[in-house]
Amino acid sequence: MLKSLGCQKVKGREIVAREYRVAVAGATGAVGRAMRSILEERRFPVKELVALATAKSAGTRLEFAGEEVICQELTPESFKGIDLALFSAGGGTSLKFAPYAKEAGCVVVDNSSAWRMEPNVPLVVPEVNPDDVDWHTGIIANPNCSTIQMVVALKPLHDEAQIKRVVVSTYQAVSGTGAKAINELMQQTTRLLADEAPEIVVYPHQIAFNCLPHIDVFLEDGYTKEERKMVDETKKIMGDDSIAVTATCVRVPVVYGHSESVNLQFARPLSVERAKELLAGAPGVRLVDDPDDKLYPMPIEAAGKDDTYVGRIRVDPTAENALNLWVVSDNLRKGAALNAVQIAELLTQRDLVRVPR
Ligand code: L14
Repeated sequence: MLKSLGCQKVKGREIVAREYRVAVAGATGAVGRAMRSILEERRFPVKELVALATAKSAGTRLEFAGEEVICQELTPESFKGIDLALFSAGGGTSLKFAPYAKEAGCVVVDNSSAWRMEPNVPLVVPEVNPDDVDWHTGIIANPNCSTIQMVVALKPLHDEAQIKRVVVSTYQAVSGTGAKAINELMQQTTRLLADEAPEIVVYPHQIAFNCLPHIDVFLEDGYTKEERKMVDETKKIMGDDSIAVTATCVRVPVVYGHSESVNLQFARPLSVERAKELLAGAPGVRLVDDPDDKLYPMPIEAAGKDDTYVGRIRVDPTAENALNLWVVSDNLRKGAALNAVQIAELLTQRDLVRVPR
């Protein structure tokens, strides 16, 4: 389908580039759509793309690499002959179907929260812990959107000055919840501007002209599951259980792009100048920090882009070795589809597109 990438050199040997049969489970969703276009954009070596979705969406006509692809119903038999499956169809679907994929010899990159904290499942952000793909047993988890963009910014600073504590507050876009939430924000905004009553379906309260300190479900300790994910996943990805993380996750009436206010305390001193230098050279990071010119990261500018934007870097004078920063990224791209495709690329580069027996 896509043009072959030609020959790759591996340790001095010429090998013919392999092409893969790739399934996208949840192909019609907001993340599934982004996965398809990112596979195309990055010229991932796709031999065949199989679009999988619920029975309701089966038969939907989609496009991939200029060709029509008809959505098929996701069943336990969907993975025969498939090399790699990108899942973004919700936790329940991943929990149920990823084992069938694995059984059929198909490697799964899963975007749900179902497998992330399993000890035999690597949780990977390619800029941070690429080597964790090496020990996969058939499923690799894509972290939560808010966690991904934060650790991309944290990694270069941690390597330099060792992060002891993170206090993060998020400002999360509605697209994380899916297309229905984007429609809800639009519908409510339109109605309110016309002096009509907004319809409340997706979120527990009106999201237009509002902020909801409630993402995913509440847990017994009063935190939400989204907040818990940021704590647990950060430690697993950074490979450091000693990093203390506390989070407050807030839904805001933004369509694309999550923003985060991040307070960091380090073991060693780290100047603003050095932090900027490190971030400017870090993979996947774009430093935008020129307040005199009114330049700082904003979701409307990060939307549709691959980088994680970092700015507003300043000293927190109330604690020792502490800095504040503002981190913004497209939650459907780096926060979901792009990171998943980057994981798939790592697997191809390392010849790990197979389920170890
Ligand atoms: O991947 O924004 O754990 O409502 C679950 C909540 C994805 C985003 C995850 C949201 C998230 C979603």
